[in-house]
Amino acid sequence: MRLSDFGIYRYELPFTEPLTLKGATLHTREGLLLRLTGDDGSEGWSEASPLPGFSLETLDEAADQLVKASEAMTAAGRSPSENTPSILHLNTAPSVRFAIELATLNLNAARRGVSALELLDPNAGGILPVNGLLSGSADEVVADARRMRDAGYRAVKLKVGGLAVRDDAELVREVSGVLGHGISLRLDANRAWSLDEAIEFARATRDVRIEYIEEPLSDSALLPRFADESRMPVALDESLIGIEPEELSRHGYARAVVLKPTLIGGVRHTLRIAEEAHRLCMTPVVSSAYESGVGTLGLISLSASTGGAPAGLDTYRRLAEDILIPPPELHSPTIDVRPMLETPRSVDVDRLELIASL
Ligand code: OSB
Ligand code: MG
Repeated sequence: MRLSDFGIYRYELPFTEPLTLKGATLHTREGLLLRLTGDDGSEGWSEASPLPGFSLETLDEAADQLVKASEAMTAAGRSPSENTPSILHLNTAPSVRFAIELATLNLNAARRGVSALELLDPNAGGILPVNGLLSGSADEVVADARRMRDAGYRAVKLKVGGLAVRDDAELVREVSGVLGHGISLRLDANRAWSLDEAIEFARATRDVRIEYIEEPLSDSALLPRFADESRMPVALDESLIGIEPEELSRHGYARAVVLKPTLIGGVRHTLRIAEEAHRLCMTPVVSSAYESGVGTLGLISLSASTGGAPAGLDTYRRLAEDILIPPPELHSPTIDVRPMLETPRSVDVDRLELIASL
């Protein structure tokens, strides 16, 4: 099969409430969708949506790269599985890499009439747990924790680092009390603390069962010392940007790796890091970065095919609308993976702005 067309589109979707990331407040999520079309009419859709404050590339830079890569792919005229690696460069932005690789995967799946997961791992599927995401004021967090407990979540992730250390510790104790036993509590400090502050936090939460804390330290070079001194399990997130799978063994102190394909760069890279993580007895946790339904469905396939640990996909809940018809229902503690991926859906092209096509 040859590629016969591509389309690059821009979308803008409202958040349910304004989202503050690294000090900037966003009211809408903007991103890019990529459509690859094969000469048999099959389509593979994907998404490149740099996240402001986290991605280094801007939306315009991603659009530029995506247009050039799509032109190169269609010009090469070979099957997308053959020519994908050759059009990705070392300096291809992570969100663009994710889009090209996911569109290729989805196109190859569509033309065989199977789901992307079938190509990634035909034995995967089943029930995928999702970690509920807790952020906001202490009152909101505690109320949401109750709701998640009652809804049956098996894992919850709480953002910390926004309050004084002792207040954060107090909130963690309160949330843990609400959740009780049997619900895994994950924390994420997004590099908010010095080593001393992080150790103070660990002391103040010593009797709380915590699955792991993501990125406690502003100076990530001190993570091994924190892990050793605090005995609190550590997960890597920001530290994974730009690292190769072979380098992961230097982080043997880590319990888990939080893999965001939009930020670390693609499907293949995510699979390789996840494989290396398993080898090193770390848990790979595939996570989202406020992608639309198109990207999020790709992340579900990646979660299911990399071990199925509770996935960090709750950012989808913050989108008030989607460009997929029907939108995936991701408001519950678990995802029944195969029906979710096998439900026929179409992209609402009328809600998109066409930027480039053949
Ligand atoms: O720090 O983990 C983060 C989303 C966008 C950017 C950064 C982060 C996140 C998340 C994803 O928290 C949700 C999750 O991991 O559960
Ligand atoms: Mg994180």
